[in-house]
Amino acid sequence: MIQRENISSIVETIVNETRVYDIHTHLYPVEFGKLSLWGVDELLTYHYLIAEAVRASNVAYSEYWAMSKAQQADFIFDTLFVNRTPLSEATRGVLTVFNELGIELPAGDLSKARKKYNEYKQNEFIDFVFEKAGLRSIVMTNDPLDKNESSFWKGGSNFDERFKTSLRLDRLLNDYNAARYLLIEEGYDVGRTLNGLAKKEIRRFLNEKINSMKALYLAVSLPPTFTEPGDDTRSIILEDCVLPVAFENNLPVAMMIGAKRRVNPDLDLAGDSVGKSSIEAVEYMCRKFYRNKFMVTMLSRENQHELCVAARKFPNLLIFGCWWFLNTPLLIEEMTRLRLELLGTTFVPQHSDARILDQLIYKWKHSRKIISKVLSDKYTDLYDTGWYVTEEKIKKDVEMLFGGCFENFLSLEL
Ligand code: HDL
Ligand code: ZN
Repeated sequence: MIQRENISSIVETIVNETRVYDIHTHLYPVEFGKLSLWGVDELLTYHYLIAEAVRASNVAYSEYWAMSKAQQADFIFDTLFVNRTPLSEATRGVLTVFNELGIELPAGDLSKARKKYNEYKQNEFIDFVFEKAGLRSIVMTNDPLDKNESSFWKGGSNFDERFKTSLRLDRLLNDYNAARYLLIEEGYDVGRTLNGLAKKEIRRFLNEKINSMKALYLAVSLPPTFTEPGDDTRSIILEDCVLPVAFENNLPVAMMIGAKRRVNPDLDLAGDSVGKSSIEAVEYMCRKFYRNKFMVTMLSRENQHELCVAARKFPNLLIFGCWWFLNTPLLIEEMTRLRLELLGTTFVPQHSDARILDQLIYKWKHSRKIISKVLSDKYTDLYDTGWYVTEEKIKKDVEMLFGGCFENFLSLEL
C-alpha cells in the first residue's frame, strides 16, 4: 500500500515511464519525404508562433511571407524570445525542446540550435524524439486527395510502423464540389448530383482507401455551425456514405468540432479560430447511429462540460484530447479534472496534434506533468476515503489513459 505522502512521486514516475499512444498528429515518417517536418526552422515557424510573432511585431503580412523559412525563424525568435519573454505555451515549448536537446539557453540567436540539429540524421532524430517523448505509436492525419500525399500512397505503403494511419475527410465532407473533381480524377464515377450512383462510388472510395491505407479511424474537422440532423451535402455524405462504411469496417469516426477556418486569411494556417458548437449534433449522431463509434473532441472551452456529460450517456462516444487552443496548462488541468471526475478512466486525456516531430518532446512533457498532478490529487482523495491505491492499479489506470482506452474502443463491436 502506498503512503499518502508518497502518492504524487509514485504517480509522477509511472506517468513519465508509461509510453503513450498519440492518437492525433500531423506528422509523417521519413518515407513521406518533404511532408515529414523537423528542425529549428520548422519548429520556430509553427503556425501558433507565426500568429504570436505577427501580433507582437505588427509586421506587414506581405513582409513576413516574403521572408525565407530561415529568415522567418530568425524573425520569430528575435520577436518572441529576444525582444520579449517567451511566456506563451508555444514559445515555452520551443525552449523545452532546446533544453532536452542540450542546446545552451538563453540563446541570443538560433546559431547554437542549428549547430546541434546538424548532429542528427532524420531517422536518428525520430528515434530520439520517440524516446524523449515516451511514445509507443502516433497516428498521422492522412488525406489521399491531397496531391502532396497521394503520390506517396500510389508508390506503396511500407513505412515506419510506429506511424499509424487515419483517413481525413475534410475535403469530402466540407468541400464536396472541389473533392468531386479529385474523385473523378481517381476514377470514381461521382456525377453532379449526389444520387445513388455517386453515393455508391463515394463508399467505394472510402472502402478502398481504408484498406490500402490501413486506416485506424476516419476523421473530419467540423465548423462550429455543424448541426445534425441536416439535409445538406455534408450530412448526406456523412449519413449515407461515411457512417455505413465505418460500421462495415468497425472503424470509429472522429469528429473534431469547432474549427472556424481562416478568420484571418492573411495568416494562412495561423488564421483559423474557434467557435462554440452544438452538443445536440453530437448527441443526435450518437443516439441515431448507436452502432457507430464516435471519437469527439471539441475546440471551445465552453463545450467541454456538456461533452463530458454526453460521454456519460453514450458508450459509443469516446472523447479525446485538449485540442489546439485548449492545449495550455490551465485548460489541460481543468479538462483532465473534469473528465476524471465525470468519466473515471474512460477517455483519452491528450493528443499532441504535433506538426513538427520535435514538438512531440514538449507537448508530451508539458501534458504529462499536468496529468500526473491531477491524477495524484484524485488518488489522494481516494486514499482519504480509506481506499488504498497500489502501484499496480496506478500503472493500469495510466496505461488505460495513455492508449488502452483508445485501443479498446477500436476493437469494440456494437
Ligand atoms: O484540423 C486539425 O486537425 C487541427 O489540429 C489543425 O490542423 C490546426 O491547424 C492545428 O494544427 N492545431 O494544432
Ligand atoms: Zn490536428
